[in-house]
Amino acid sequence: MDPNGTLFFPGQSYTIASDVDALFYFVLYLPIFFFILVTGGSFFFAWKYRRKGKDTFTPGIANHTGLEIFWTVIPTILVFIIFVWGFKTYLTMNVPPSNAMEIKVTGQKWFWSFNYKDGASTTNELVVPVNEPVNLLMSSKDVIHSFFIPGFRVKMDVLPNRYTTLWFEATETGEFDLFCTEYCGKGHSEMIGKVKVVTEDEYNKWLTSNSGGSDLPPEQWGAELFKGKACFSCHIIDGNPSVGPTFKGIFGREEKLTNGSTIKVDENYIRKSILEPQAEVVVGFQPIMPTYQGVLKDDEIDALIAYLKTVK
Ligand code: HEC
Ligand SMILES: [Cu+2]
Repeated sequence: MDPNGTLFFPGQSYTIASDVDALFYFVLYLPIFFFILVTGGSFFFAWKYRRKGKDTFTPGIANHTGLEIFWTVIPTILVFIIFVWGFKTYLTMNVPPSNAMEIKVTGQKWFWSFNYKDGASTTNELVVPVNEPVNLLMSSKDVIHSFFIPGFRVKMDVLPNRYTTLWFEATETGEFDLFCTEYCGKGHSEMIGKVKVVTEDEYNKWLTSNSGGSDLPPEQWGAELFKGKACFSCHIIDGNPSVGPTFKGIFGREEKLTNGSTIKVDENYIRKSILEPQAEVVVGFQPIMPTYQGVLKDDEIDALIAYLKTVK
């Protein structure tokens, strides 16, 4: 659990979090107060005006205009307070400041990818500078996902064929949880990531070092991409099939395809499997591999191929 959190919330790490929490507590405790008042009152009056003897009767109760106005006006005022307060917070959350920097977010089964300006990209890890408004432009490649950062109190559906946006301004550095909160299939529970909030300096350094390729040898870079690009959520390398075929001994292996042909796994086949997964489907598997078109760059695909050659 977050050490700065409370029973209901994790720590407040976004400019809007205290507003959201205050409103939540208001809407929580106000009804608790009235619940006690009304049920307590009911019991008290039931006891006070109980039948006290055989021939005693409770006096007839006529209406009381003052009381009726009182219990109409007070709740109306309270509802108005909640409305105005909630609407103001809603507007703040929904209208990104014009100077917000934009990051493209793509949800697909079952990972998130982030594209920054200058061509940098990450998977399942969103890197943002502290104290700067960030606007996320989000869409999905397959089904509906939902992007949720509890520490920032922001959540927004991510849809295919349409953009949604979400903005925040992180107020402290550190790592924060990121979840998909729309059930999106078998790997939904693994669709988790981190938001890494760093200082402005660190962010700019990180951006320049991530815009180009990698300094690692291709096999090692490929091994990192295998984890970083979430291939492992469907492919494992210990010889057992998972959602997709095992990668153990994949290179040079003969594979039966659903179109009836047999193919020997080579560089071109792997590249095609990554970019157009539905074009050639291995017998015994569902055609559910997401396309990595636009997610993986050419040199990253090269690195993955180099890595797959080493998985024996
Ligand atoms: C959502 C699950 C999923 C993810 C994520 C995924 N794959 Fe796949 N993959 C599959 C399935 C299912 C198949 C088998 C059906 C087919 O051929 O399309 C497959 C097939 C393949 C094949 C052909 C395998 C063979 O034995 O012929 C390759 C190569 C491959 N994937 C590479 C990758 C790489 C590289 C990544 C990560 C960048 C990745 N996959 C991510 C599900 C996935
Ligand atoms: Cu999802």
